[in-house]
Amino acid sequence: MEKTEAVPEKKRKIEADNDHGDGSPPILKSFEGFDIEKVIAENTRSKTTTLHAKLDGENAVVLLEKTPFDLTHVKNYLTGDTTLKNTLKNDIYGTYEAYLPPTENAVKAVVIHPATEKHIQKYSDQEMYIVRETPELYSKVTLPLLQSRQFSMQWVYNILEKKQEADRIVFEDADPETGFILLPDMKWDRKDKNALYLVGIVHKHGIKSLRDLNKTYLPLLKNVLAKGREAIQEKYDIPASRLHVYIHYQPSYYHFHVHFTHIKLEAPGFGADRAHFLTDVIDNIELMNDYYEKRTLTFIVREQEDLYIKYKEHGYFDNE
Ligand code: G7M
Repeated sequence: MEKTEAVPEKKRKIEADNDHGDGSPPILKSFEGFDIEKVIAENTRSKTTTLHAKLDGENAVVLLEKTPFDLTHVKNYLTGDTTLKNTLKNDIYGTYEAYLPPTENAVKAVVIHPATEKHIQKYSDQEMYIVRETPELYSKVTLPLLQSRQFSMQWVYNILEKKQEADRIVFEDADPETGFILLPDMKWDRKDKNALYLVGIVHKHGIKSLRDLNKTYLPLLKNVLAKGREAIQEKYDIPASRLHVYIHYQPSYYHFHVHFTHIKLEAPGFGADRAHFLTDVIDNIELMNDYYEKRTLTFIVREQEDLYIKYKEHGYFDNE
């Protein structure tokens, strides 16, 4: 691949056979060559940190997350391969820093490279504000912004066209009107079933968000709910009663998709300020066709987002 040839050999280790032939960056073998610019977010509770870095002169966003213990591996923990450094000893009580073997110590890393300024913003810690979006505000502020926006959805089209992640597909219904592809969300390491996180991406184009939903889409919504649940039951043995199935408003990507998460997972974006249960959405539309066109919808904006900036320019926060 041209891009790798231009980079000095020692700069980073790259798998030899990882040229996807689509111009996308190669798979990394290490973080050699990365220069940290800034820690842009951190969360001690979720044990994550997000770094803005540079690689080959281009921006990168690197999310690191400590992973839960894999209980099928506990036998590898209490062995001579784990070294201990004593930090306290009192009678029968001892505390240690334990250094597990490297294979048991994986940290999950998500790398976005090359990253745009928008990616850096999206993953940075920021102040948040609540917006109550009336239908009027939607058409005056939100919709014009969505229509002018150039946030790439290439990753979504790559999945729908089976150019990427095809080997991870859990289920597909290929119907162009009611079909979808169900696959693991990028945030899930696919190991811990209690942290299961899948997304169902619909084949149909043109549904931007919850706001666009009405009776026309009931067959699609019901199909995604029923077949998504069924596929998860079959593959992971998790029943519908242990699953959260919901839609984000606002979403990050305006091609319609549904989140499926294990009930035990405290997923980011599962709060009342963002998640709408798909079952409730279906009920609401059945009661009233234009429910989501007429309703005031609440969501959170972060201060560097263009949506926040547009609402601020519109004077929405003026009376605070
Ligand atoms: O907030 P919104 O409803 O738009 O959520 C989009 C979801 O897509 C998030 O949960 C992301 O983690 C997930 N996601 C984003 N990207 C770029 C990818 C990707 O490339 N592959 C997969 N499998 N999931 C992604």
